[in-house]
Amino acid sequence: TQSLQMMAVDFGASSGRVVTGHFDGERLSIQEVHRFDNEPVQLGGRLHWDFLRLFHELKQGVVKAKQQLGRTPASIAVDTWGVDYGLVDPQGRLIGNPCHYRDLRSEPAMQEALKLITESELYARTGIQSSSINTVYQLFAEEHLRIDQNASDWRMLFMPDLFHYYLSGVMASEYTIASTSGLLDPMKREWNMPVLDALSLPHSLFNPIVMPGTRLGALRSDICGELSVDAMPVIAASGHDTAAAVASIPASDSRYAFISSGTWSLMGIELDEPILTERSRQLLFSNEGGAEGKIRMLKNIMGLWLLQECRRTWAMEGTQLSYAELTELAQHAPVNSSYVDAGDAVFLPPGGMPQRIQEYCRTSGQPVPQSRPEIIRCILESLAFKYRQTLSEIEELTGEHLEHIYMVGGGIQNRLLCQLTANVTGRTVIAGPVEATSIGNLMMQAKAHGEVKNLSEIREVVRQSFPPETYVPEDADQWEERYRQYYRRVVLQQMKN
Ligand code: LFR
Repeated sequence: TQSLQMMAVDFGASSGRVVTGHFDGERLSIQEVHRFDNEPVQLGGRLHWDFLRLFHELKQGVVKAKQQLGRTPASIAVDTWGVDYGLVDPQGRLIGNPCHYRDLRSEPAMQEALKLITESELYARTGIQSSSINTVYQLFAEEHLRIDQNASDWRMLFMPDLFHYYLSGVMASEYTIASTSGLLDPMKREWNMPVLDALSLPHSLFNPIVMPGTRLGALRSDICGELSVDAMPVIAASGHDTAAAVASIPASDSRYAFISSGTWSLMGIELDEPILTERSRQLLFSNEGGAEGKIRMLKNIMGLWLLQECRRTWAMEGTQLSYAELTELAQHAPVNSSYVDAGDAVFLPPGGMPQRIQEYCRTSGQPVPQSRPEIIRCILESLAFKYRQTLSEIEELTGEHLEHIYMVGGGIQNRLLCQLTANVTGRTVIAGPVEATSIGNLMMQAKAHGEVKNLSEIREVVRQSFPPETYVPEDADQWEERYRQYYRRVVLQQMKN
């Protein structure tokens, strides 16, 4: 085993980071060399990602990685959030700025698409829950795919594929990111032709699928020249951030649920084959792809987005609060008795989050949280209760009792939420690593270099390198009582409507 120095670029929906990783054959150590905001831009009535700026940040990261390592890294791989994409013409030009999944254009498109194929059929064929953010509905909303004469030559590249293309010149769709689209056959792990045809999506848009850990090519010579680096390999490691995070869960067994906690909370379980039943559709589970062709059966929960958006609103009102300060406020809030459904699509778009939380409580007949501490407390408890509800759904679908909950990602820095999760679920929470996504990205590169054999070796390395923290449930009886309150006020209430 040689010592490997690699670099990972992880674009999250609210910030991005570039880290270098040093793997000595047993342990991985990482160093962050560049961090930047990823702020979407509203332009012409559409919410966009600033792709050019993000590519600029990536290049800054390459330069800093070389400086820190003293040489060009052994390889580079990019991961991003799911579902979004760019369209590229045959000359490799980007057709407009990629749209943000929170843009409202795809909501009506979803309704139109579902006239051509029912939600049940779509789920049975793809294993992905219907949400307006899904690539399938976004593509359906692309009116210029229908009206532009040149569109038949265009290609669709998911965000990580798009970065990889501009780095290497190679067009491919990596399996984990493609699996978020709602356009894959989860059994064959290939594009789903019947779905493409039902929605008249041109086959020519789609690139070959490659499995995680595929070496795509080398860094383009013009970029090498611009940045003064060597032509390092560009690897499709695990294009989807959540898949990368799940690959780095430090577990040695398989009897656990995971929560990948960031802007979203993705809660689920790793399986060998998808669950495509009517029940799993009703419970809103998706079957996304993981490392080694595994299935991540998971549910999208709004996550810390609820808090991020409150913070943004309050900042515009003139109060800047750090995340630590927000949590501090929640710690001293009066006892909470109002809850929201942290899975509800009403919380999807940006803007006015404190008001939307209050509105949710009002219309469901609950006390309306007034102060900022009350609102934050309501959010954090609602998340923890949603985790408990989701845990019992996972146990129902798989018929297994899960002993532990592994929490990974930036969201675990909110220790109050980790402890609440343990209390409310009555299960031990094992939290870490914080930089799970970058670590998964790096270890999938190490696999492509032949330095680790498989997922269980990857997890062994993570366990040795980044010891997790354990949260033991407290005050079980009190939380049991509170969960019943949540269940009555939110879950039963929804069933009535
Ligand atoms: C998390 C994530 C989720 C995906 C959401 C939208 O960053 O990738 O897995 O559902 O973003 O793309």
